Amino acid sequence: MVNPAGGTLPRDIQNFINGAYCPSATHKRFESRNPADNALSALVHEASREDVERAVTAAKSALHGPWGQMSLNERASLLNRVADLIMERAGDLARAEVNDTGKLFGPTLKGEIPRGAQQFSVFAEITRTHFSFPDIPSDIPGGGRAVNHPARTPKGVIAAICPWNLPFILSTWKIAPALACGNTVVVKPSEETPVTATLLGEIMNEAGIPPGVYNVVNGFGPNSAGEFLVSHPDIDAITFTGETRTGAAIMARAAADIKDVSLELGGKNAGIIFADCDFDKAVAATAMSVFHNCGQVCLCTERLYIERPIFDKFVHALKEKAESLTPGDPRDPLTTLSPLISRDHREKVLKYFELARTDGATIVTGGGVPEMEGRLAEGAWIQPTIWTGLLESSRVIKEEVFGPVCHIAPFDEESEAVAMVNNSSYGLAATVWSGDIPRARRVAAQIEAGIIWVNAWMIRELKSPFGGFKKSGIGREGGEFSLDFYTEIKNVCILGE
Ligand code: NAD
Ligand code: 6OD
Repeated sequence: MVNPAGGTLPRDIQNFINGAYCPSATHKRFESRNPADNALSALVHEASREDVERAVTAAKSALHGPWGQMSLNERASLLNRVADLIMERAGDLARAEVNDTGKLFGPTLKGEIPRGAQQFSVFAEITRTHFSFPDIPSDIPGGGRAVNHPARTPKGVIAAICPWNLPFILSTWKIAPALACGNTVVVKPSEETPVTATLLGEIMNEAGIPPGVYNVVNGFGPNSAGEFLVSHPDIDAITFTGETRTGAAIMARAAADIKDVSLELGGKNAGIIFADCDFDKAVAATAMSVFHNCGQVCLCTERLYIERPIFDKFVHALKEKAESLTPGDPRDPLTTLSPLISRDHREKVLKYFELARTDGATIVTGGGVPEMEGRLAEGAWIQPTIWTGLLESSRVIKEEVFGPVCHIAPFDEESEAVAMVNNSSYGLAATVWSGDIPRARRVAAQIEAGIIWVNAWMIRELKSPFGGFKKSGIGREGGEFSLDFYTEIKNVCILGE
């Protein structure tokens, strides 16, 4: 039994460069606060341009040191060791993650941390099995016979810029494939959630990953560590997860140096629920998809389209689920609703609450800030909120809120529901609920999104492709789909006898 309040969390979060923790060259530090009660949890060293320079230089030279000479088996063994050590330190990592984000302790310890560990073992195996290719003989016009040797090689130094909503798991999505493919990385965690990526440095050292292979620079985006990293000439590729607007800025900066980018961006995910669905399952899973992690998962549903015969019943059932959620100390196993990431983010969400009112929404439940007691009164709490009655043109329907909210609208025809789902500039995820599987498949085939769940939500095999259509991103992460971004393919053609 892991004690959610046990251990000692670091209060001084330094950068991790060339295998060692080091303070900011400028001694500038910023505050990190626990969103559940707004208590100061750590002071974080903001990486200066000089610190980023040292991190990138360390990563570049590590490419050609022992890391670059290792056999695939040796590299895979080290990554499996990282996975084992993450599991040994799961309690520390979960406590750090809960402190940084306000996430519920139980699901973090049992779900997100082990899933992060698994990334390292999955990619250890994938690269072990994908890095050799059979020779492909080919005939050359005019005589001779050539043998082509296509080979994947590491891309180089990867900048991994991460968001705050699932800090550990989403950083491992980038770190594990980058290292498995033989690259070195410089990670820039979100300024809101610096601790787990920083703790991972200890694990990398203990596992025997050579110095310089894994580096962490803390700080913000513009005119800080994020921008310094993206614009550094020795960064070979940038993998970014975060808001679409930030992704566009990073892509524009990367274009100047023709750097490759992988972008996992925002969404406005929708669900279509047909009257012939398994009603109770659809309600339970949809409630999870709207309210899990306080609606701060890129895959959360914010738009629901319900077939008219079950519209009223569904709205009522989802309202009951929303009202049964209990906000409280994230470490308490009875708590079922976590806070938003920060009071600043709550201001943004509350603006959408106001906009929904102005646009004439019916507020089915929520719409405000819950009353919390004691120290929790200072936290970034918000009520789970359901709206109906908005026009499809409302900004609340068009823009990502990233909170525990959804709008529910009725539909009559399948084609009408598909058109409303696709009438979005985003295309990350969608759900379809129906007892008629041929219909569900037909609908899924028409939806413009990277992931479509039928009668499910959030079940994801780590080796499956993950990414978005339209403004939800560029590229795919997950399993062997990650290899195209984290490697260059070169072909050596040998003309023989
Ligand atoms: P954000 O874009 O504000 O920040 C993400 C990261 O980018 C942070 O580390 C930040 O410091 C850095 N950054 C900001 N400006 C930068 C710049 N100019 N140059 C370099 N780095 C810069 O996103 P967020 O608020 O941390 O995360 C929430 C957003 O992430 C939501 O929109 C959500 O949908 C999206 N998200 C998408 C996915 C996905 O897989 N598609 C997954 C999780 C979150
Ligand atoms: O597949 C997962 O484990 C997962 N949690 C994906 C979430 C992605 C975006 O926030």
